[in-house]
Amino acid sequence: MTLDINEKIDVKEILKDLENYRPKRRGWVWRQKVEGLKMGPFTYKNCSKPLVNSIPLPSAKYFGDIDPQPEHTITTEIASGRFEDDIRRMRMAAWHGADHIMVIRTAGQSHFDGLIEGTPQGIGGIPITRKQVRAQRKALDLIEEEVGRPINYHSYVSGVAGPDIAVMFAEEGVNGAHQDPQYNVLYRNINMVRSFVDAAESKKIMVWADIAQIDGAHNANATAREAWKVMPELMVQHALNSIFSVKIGMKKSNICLSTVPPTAPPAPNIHIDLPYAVALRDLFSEYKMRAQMNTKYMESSTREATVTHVLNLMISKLTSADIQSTITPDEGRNVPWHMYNVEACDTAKQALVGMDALMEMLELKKDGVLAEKVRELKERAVLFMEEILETGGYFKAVEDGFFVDSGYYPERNGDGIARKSEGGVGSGAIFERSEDYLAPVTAHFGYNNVSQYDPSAVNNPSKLIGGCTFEVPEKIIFIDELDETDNVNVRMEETKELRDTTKIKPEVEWLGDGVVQMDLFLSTSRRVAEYAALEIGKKMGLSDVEVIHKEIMHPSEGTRIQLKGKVEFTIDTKDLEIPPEPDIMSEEEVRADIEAKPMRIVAGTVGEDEHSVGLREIIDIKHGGIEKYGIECNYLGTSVPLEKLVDAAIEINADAILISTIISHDELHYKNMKKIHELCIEKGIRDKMIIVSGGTQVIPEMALKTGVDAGFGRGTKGINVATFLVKKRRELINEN
Ligand code: Z98
Repeated sequence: MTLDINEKIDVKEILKDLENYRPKRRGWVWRQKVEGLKMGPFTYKNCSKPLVNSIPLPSAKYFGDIDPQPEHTITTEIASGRFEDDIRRMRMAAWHGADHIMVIRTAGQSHFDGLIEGTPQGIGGIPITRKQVRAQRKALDLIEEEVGRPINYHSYVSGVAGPDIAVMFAEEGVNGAHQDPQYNVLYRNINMVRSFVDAAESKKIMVWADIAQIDGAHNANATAREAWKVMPELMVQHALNSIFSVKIGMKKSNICLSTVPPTAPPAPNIHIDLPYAVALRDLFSEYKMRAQMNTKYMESSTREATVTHVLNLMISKLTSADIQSTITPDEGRNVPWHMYNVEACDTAKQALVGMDALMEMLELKKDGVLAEKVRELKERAVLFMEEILETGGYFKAVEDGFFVDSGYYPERNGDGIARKSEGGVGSGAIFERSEDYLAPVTAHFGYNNVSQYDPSAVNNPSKLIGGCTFEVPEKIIFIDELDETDNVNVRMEETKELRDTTKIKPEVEWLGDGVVQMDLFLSTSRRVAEYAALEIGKKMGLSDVEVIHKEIMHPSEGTRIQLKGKVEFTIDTKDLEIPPEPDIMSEEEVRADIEAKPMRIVAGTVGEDEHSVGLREIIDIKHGGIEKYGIECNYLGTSVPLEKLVDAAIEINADAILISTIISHDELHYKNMKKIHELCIEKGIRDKMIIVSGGTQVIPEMALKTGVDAGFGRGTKGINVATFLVKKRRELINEN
């Protein structure tokens, strides 16, 4: 199976024969950096191998549609709740430059004490199951071939079922995962001893499968009352999880610190975030940095969130980032929608490419306020770690509420998250391994009494059973669906019409969910505007109307509102009457033609018509008129008699006459067209003179009936007229 660019990805086909699907590869893949990448007229310093298929930034059209890819891995976080629709989003995101697809889990999956199966629908994410993971990895195996770059697939190895999930991820070719026992302890109240034992096992498995790890330190930032105050603690959390992972055997290049700029404007954020970023990179220079965007200080304004994202990207550029997150800037109000996932990838690509080679021109100061703050932060972090040791170690420190305290260490406010070492979910579930304990599996952590059974299997315990599921995937038990009513087949049946016919409906995250978003300005106060908007939405026929963003323009003059609602109808695309695309030549082609054979035109508004603006826009270079392409324009003014235009055209040996009229009562515009056509016949020049007419009321087909060569109506641009002139002249040359 391969993907066809002109066809939608066939989710049904992906789901076929999943039982026997095996991932193409294992392990994390970084982008291939290219020194001095040449693309279009430019040379890039910090870019990577370009994609085979991609969607460039909108302005790329001015630079030959180039699509340079930054050297950073770009993440998109996907969380719609329906994995089958996420597959389509992954493809779109990959085309926009994402090569790290992180699927968010359904709310509360951390508390499931084992694997779940099938494909139930999730809330704020998807239930991570073997079938869902296998289907998405299979889809990504196809998508990465289509875009021409490996795509890393990622989810979470935390929670009560951490090791079970790690095994499943290793089996299914997952490439990245969050794993941090501190996350369990602090945010999910899972027993701390259990969490660290589970983490040891999970990390060992991740090492075998070459899965890159992201830690959970950023959660302290997101949870803290004043997020910038936990900066010293963040470094301590990174340190704990990193060294723990190294001790278990994880290579440092697979250990990614989940760093997040702690503040956002209107805080003077660079003043705080930059020293933090520098200190972190100084302390952890051997590890990779996964730069998360700030999600703590985010409201429902996508504009505001995008600015914060760009400032975060600047920090990534001023320091370093290996993986750049693009958590969607509409998190403040929705679970992310397709378009915002894609937009956020574009934001990262645009900003990083725009800042290419920045550090060849700039250097961070080694003294002054930056250096002082960096040193101060490191000192605070080291003191924090020392106090943990003095207190009696990590578990004791957690019991004493050291973490996520709102004081700026060494200040303490006594409001940290405290957990008991004997308490939490899964407490009492740790047992010492007995003398003859044996687990005949690959990638097992700690004491495993293999030699007693077979000394030759010490380094390979699964040999005892002829290989475990890592070596013999046929041993994996694939469970398809367990719930008859909540599964992908039921959901796909419900949306069958939209999958199998030409009917479509608007959508933001699920196929044909019918959701539309509207921007309104209402000249009233915020509160009134909100309720007026809801009423407007209903009057427009929307259901489930909701205001998702409101912004005061002035307390009483007006409010900006963003509204969402649902439409119930579908549109059948086969019934649409779609006119052929306007035939437009490239600017280069028009220019080359005129350069090879100069062109001259005469132009004027005709009859008693003083409206010259439209014609001037078609001629003048300012907004892309035809003189831009080298066409010599002789503008004779307004209300020009037709005879004068024809005589002038003869006199200067023009290629074309351009007339324009707005006045259309009594069909005056068409009458003038007919007249000038006849005049040219009378004067014997019609066969070599091109006559073009234009005006807001001109209907092209009606104009042609008068005998002129073309009529241009509302919305015409210089390039439309220039294309026509060049093509028509070529035709005339061929005829004569
Ligand atoms: C991110 N946007 O990191 P449950 N484990 C760790 C986590 O950080 C998270 C989970 C598990 C953020 C996403 N992080 C937030 C270390 C979540 C989530 O099942 O929701 O507890 O797992 O990219």
